[in-house]
Amino acid sequence: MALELGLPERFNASDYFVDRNVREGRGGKVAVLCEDRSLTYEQVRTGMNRVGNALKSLSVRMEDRVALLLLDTEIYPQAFFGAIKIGAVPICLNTLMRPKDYLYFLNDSRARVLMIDAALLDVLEPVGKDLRFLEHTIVVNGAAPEGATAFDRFIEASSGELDAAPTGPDDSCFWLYSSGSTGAPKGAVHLQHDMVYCVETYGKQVLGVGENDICFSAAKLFFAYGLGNGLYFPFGVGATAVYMPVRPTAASVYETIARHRPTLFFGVPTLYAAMLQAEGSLDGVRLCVSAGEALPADILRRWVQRHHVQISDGIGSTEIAHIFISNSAESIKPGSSGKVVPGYEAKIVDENFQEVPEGEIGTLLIKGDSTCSCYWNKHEKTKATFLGDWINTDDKYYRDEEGFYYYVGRSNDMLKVGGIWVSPVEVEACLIAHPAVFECAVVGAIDRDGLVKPKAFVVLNPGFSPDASMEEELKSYVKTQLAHYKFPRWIVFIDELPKTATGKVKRFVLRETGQSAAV
Ligand code: 3UK
Repeated sequence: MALELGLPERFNASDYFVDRNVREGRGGKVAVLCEDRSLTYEQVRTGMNRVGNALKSLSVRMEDRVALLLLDTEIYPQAFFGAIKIGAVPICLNTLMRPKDYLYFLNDSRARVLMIDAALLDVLEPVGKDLRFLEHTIVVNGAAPEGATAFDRFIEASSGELDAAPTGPDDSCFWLYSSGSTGAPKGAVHLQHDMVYCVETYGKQVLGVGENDICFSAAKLFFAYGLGNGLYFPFGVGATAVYMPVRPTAASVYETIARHRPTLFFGVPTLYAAMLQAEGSLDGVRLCVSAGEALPADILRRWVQRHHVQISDGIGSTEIAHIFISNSAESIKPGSSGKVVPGYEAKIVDENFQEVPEGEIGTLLIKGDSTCSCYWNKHEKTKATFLGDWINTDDKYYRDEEGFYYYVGRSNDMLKVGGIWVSPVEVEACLIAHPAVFECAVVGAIDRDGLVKPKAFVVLNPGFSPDASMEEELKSYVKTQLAHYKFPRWIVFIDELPKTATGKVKRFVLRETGQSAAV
């Protein structure tokens, strides 16, 4: 059933997630641990206010967008809530993308200000001259190049006191971009009340997150998943968040766990598989969470056997902000996504939107008040996805007699790789641009951990040989053109692609061949 939040008419999320902690006596409590640094709630509040005042001094107004291209450090909550406090709208950008992706995000959103980590400046440089709306670049954690301002200078003259803008629960609050199989990524416009809804439902009722928790998310803050895990769940209850700016490898994650001793750990299936191959312990962790793609039952079994801590798998989406169907510490069915989270409703329907009987596969629709209001400037896609109270997840599911939901695939060709979307169409378009490639098709194949990775079937042009060096060359080529995680892990050279009479590639034939990595 829906949950009444009872928020006041005038409401700003920065007050709920930051100021309230100070007001309720947690000002001296550690809000963020990052490497050897720590920040109290009072320090986050002051930092947030200074960012807000500094943005105002650039004449940033309510509804203006502020793009954040930041690594996970203690600056993140200050930048995010600083923008929200003045009614501006932060956009959390994925830090793993390529220059042309940033060109799109910044022009599509018309962000006037970009806050960027110094370590990421290089990836923006090639497109700097094509940015049509960006006016100010603030560089965090390092020196600013010409034309940009260093973060310390930016906030230097700003006061640490600031009143929140007169927003309400239904004002825009933040955006996250989500990619689809074709067409450009879509900006999901989230409202001021959405994060509160997630805290009150999944956060409190499934995770049981409380003041004494220490939350560590290996999934970064720019993912909807990481943003809840590492920012608004801990801040929503006055707990502590652990941030790790480096890439999440088994080694860096085990090391961070040993150093900061989190009680809740959040990862994706690929990471759990890698952590099973490495040395390390989980002392202090009371529950692990997995999302982004289905957690294979075998990974869960091996994890519990070794670490004696459960992994609670749950499905969430960028559009719904966080997890809406989930297992929990008390109730886990391996291989299932769990039960509907209190506060959400689920319906499995056929192509006419009629509910299918229990046990039958259909499309999953979800109702719940953390769903974004629309896709920015994408009217047709908005209408196709948001159906009144319900949202179409485009996921295929069935439900068993105990109310557990089982993921069986997508209704489109999109792949989840390491918890992140990969469009086979985008990888194909990249490969086809290589001079050796005549035709190609990309599908998902299962690796030895039971996880999906992209696999390419390639027909070469005459004069090119289908050997190991060509395979390497094509893989490296994709890595230089697209975000690294999108490259095909296997390449199979074939004489021709299987096609229908009308010339469409028969993906299901390739998928069948593609199920095993051994092909
Ligand atoms: C798939 C899963 C099976 C599913 C996300 C937790 O992944 C998140 O958001 P995205 O927008 O992708 C959403 C889609 O990913 N998926 C996610 N989790 C699972 N499939 N089992 C799972 N446990 O196709 C879904 O529609 O990137 C995850 C919290 C917030 C999120 N945004």
